[in-house]
Amino acid sequence: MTLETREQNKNLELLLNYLPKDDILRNMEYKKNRLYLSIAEFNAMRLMIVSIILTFSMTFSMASEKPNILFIAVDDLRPELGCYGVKYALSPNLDQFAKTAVTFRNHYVQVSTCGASRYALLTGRSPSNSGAVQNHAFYRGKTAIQDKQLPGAQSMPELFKRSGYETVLIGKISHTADGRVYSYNGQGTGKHEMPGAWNRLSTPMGQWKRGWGIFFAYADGKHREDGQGHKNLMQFTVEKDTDLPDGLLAESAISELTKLKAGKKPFFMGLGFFKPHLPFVAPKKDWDAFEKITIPDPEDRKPFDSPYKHSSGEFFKYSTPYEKKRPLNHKSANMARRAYLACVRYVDRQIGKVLQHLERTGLAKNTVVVVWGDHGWHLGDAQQWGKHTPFEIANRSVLMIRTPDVKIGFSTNALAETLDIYPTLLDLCEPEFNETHYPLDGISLGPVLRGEKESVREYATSYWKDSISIRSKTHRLVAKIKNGKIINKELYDLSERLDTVENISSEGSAIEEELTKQISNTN
Ligand SMILES: [Ca+2]
Repeated sequence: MTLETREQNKNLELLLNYLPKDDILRNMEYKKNRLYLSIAEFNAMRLMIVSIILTFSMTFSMASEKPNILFIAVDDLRPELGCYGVKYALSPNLDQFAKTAVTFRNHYVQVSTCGASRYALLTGRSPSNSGAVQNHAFYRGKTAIQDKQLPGAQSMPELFKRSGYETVLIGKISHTADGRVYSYNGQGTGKHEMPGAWNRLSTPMGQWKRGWGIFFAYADGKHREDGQGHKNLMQFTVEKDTDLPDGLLAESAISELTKLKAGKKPFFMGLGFFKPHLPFVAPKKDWDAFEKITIPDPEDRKPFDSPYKHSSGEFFKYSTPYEKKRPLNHKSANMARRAYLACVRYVDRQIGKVLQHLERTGLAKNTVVVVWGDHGWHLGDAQQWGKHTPFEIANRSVLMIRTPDVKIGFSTNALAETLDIYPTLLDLCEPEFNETHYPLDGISLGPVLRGEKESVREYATSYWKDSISIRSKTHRLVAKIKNGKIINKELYDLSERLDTVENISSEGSAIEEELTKQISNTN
């Protein structure tokens, strides 16, 4: 017996168990006093059985198809969402999504900067093994993805592509806005940032015409890098979602999903929205929506003392509608926070459109959906504006995963790292080709998603400049390292609140000792 025949027989066996026996018995009852069936009756009965078998076979074959993956990245999205308990945020679509997904409340990125965080996500390698802590990790230096096929996949989309998936990129999934490498000013070859990863690069350029143009977009095709000096921190003037890039990304995703639905292959779509990354630009209605909402001040307004405190340079280099005075006064800080939240509302609506289309087309039934923020953002917390710190707020970001078999969503305090996403997707989808060029450093979150375990790790590790930061369930240690030795330690108790306020590092502290030990255990 061939393998194929054995498989068919196994399917048939399963099938017989599921045949609606009542229908068959009813027919047999009717005929029990007769010696034979007429030809017409025989044919009718045969037709009924064949049709049951066919219906079941179709259902069976659909069920055995590989799940699709819709991976949604949102740039610079801290967990400032209703479903993360933030009451003044307006995120109805993600809140709705959370009802059928698993929301990780303690998800931490490996590096609090776009390129390196995404490199860890897409290669599955810890910065301690790859050395990738810079934005250009994908395409420069020894961490660069090689432009040739190696025995093992160099990136997650490449692995799924080699497993027969159709892989499509829309927007920012790796570091650049469209998967091609150019300088901000448009110079460069436009080589692929992750060679071998995508069947299609489908980022719409709209009026902005090029990658970094749509990324740093303002209304009417203007952008930060167009040589005209546009650098406003915020702009809320347009009416329609598609007057700005993220609306176009959602539109492209919808049209690609329709095409993918018609195709025969499973798909991996990477859909990377740009907002709420600076500059804060969204439709006017998103700004207006906060008119009557009280946005609280950051909980801690006094600056903290740490070698990693920064000057919020990326934020302060934009032109502001208020006097740029440090620290920002209450009114100015509130305006900046409102602008960020307005951008979140805009992106939330775009995600909603894509998820609704997934439902409408029936694709949702067999698609794993991941929503991920590439790192957190200090929104004025302790007078920091921006990312790029080793602290809780810069490392903590959104992670929500929906698998087709989860009917009721839940949120979990299980610690999770961005590195865990790649092995999780392998666990959920079981792609045929699963050889990676380097071992994966994360742990599958599958047991948490399936409700088998409360958590899969005791610590989450992040890297920033010369620091290694270890997060336990309750504390974060930030250790500054020079020549292999720890030269400074900061310890924060996060059991009551997540802000980085009071450094409680002290010699002889048991928790500090425990977390310090973990530094030598890091990958
Ligand atoms: Ca980012």
